Amino acid sequence: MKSSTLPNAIVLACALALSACSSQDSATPAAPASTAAAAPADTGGSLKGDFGPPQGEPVHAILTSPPQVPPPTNRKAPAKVIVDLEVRELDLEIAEGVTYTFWTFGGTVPGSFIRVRQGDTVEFHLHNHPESKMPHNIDLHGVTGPGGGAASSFTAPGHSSQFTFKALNQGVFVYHCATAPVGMHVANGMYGLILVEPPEGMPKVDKEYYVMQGDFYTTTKYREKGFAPFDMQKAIDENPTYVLFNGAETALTGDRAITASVGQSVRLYVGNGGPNLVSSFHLIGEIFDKVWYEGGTRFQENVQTTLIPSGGAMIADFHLEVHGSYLMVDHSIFRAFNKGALGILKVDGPEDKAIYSGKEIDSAYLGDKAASMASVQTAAKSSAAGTLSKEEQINAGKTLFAGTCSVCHQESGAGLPGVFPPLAKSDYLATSSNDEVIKLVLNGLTGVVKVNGQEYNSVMPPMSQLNDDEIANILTYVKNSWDNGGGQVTAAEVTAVRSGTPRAEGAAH
Ligand code: HEC
Ligand SMILES: [Cu+2]
Repeated sequence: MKSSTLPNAIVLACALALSACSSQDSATPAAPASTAAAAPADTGGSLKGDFGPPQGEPVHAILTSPPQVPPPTNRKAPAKVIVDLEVRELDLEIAEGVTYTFWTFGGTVPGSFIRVRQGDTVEFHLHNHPESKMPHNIDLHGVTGPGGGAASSFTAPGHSSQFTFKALNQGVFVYHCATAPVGMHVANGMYGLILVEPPEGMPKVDKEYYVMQGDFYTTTKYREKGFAPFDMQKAIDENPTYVLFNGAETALTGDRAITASVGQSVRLYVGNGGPNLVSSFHLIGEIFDKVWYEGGTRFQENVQTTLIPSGGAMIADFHLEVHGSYLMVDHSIFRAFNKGALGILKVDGPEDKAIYSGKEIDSAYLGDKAASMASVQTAAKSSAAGTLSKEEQINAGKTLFAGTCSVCHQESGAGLPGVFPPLAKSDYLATSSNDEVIKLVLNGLTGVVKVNGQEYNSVMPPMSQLNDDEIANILTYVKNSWDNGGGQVTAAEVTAVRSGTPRAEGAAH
């Protein structure tokens, strides 16, 4: 990750000759944000951001849906900026085959990205769609004034409200609904980001993306198909069912992954809506050249993992040297692999073996995200329609096996001698009932087992995070592969075994 050395040079110059960097007239733009800024004493506090009354014709803010970021304002003077944001309550997919009633700013979770310039006067219009069932409002952390706009923006269904504020402080700020019960409105996805650019704009990069983490609480289990209602008690207990980037498990994976090319510089604006969890944000295989931690004016350099508090945000810049897939995760890592906090940055371009040898690590980390999920979707649809065929199960099972079971038993089913027993032509498998094999997948297996004359004394971890359809499809695939003699396992069989297995509280997925 090579970063431009120019800003460092400026910081250094400022440190050596502080007076030269802090002699700005408060009516002119303050020292650039990217240079770690002048000391508060010379700036008049947040009034440094008051560059006088708006100039020129009012402009309408360009709002973008995640993961897109509006273009730089490219303005050199304060303007009057009109923001129109509409609240919609929508049933959207939170995970494959799972719907949830989200309350949204602009129809998406997180809400539309708003971009203004420090010193702008923002005329904010909040509209609440007539089909909404709830009143809503907005508290923007970038607003100077009681409630951040909340008190002035309480809006009943089918109504609009308006308030105006001057964006005095630069930085990237969270906005959220603050209507009671506040926690529930936030838990349902009512948050987003507003960027208040420094007067000179942000340093130029090739790509900018918008990502926001949130935790979600449902009465149903993780990935349990169908409609997932909100669970107030789990929210109070801070025990989320899902932890997600951009409001859905699939928001930043597969063909919805964000993209860039080798040689490009990328900036992520990352917020955390909460309502409860603090994020340990990490991009596997990259090092952030700069992190404007907490969304503020100063940056830290060469960062691996950065904390984003609930109701906070940060900006991260990095440069791409090596092609491949990079996973963004909450490094509280069970959230990534068992609650959905995982997104992908796909980087195309030539290899650079001097920097990275090129051995593919993707599937080990990606698990079921690595393979195309098309066959799994087909099977899920058929299963819901009651028309699931054995062929569809096998196809879906093959995809799910890759990156789940194949990590140990290998893609070929051959296992690893002395460590992982083979599934190919396994006599253990052939002589076990469906129920026995299902139980083994759900609960794991330890102790001595004999497979094809070889003894193994190792540990297979419980795979209970897989849902009933997934286990049925994987086992049907295994039974019909590598001369294993065929057979079929149904989701109903898995359901029966799972419900008949006593589990520790919270152990079931
Ligand atoms: C982390 C490694 C690991 C993963 C992942 C894993 N297994 Fe295993 N599996 C093992 C080990 C180790 C054993 C032998 C356990 C022992 O020695 O007691 C085993 C045993 C088995 C057996 C019985 C022995 C045989 O070879 O027939 C079956 C069947 C099986 N696994 C199926 C699966 C399926 C299906 C999946 C995916 C859902 C899976 N395993 C995932 C490590 C793993
Ligand atoms: Cu609300």
